[in-house]
Amino acid sequence: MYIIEQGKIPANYSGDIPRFLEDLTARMRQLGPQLMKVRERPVVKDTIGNIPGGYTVVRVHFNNPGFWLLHCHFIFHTDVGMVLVLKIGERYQMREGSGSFIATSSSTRTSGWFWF
Ligand SMILES: [Cu+2]
Repeated sequence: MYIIEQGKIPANYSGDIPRFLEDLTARMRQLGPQLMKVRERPVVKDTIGNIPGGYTVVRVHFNNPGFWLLHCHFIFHTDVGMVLVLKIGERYQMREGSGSFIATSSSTRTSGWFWF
């Protein structure tokens, strides 16, 4: 995941997040293919910090079919929508599960829970 743009939502939006997202989306669409060249040597990230009242635009190259969870690390923020599931690929491209949960990456197992 590469950061395309980060910032604070300008005060002139007065909390009108839908209007801000509409304008941001329009601006990103205008940039189109240039988005691939925003940064010559982007840093690859899997976790991104966001300032309060801020936003981040990322570019992601998905090459692993499955369901991916994007979430805020403040679990109570899921209540306000800071979580989403992305379906990448089609069902036939996804691997069958083994029937048991497999820990990946650097997760630490504590009493059956996995913390990422
Ligand atoms: Cu959050």
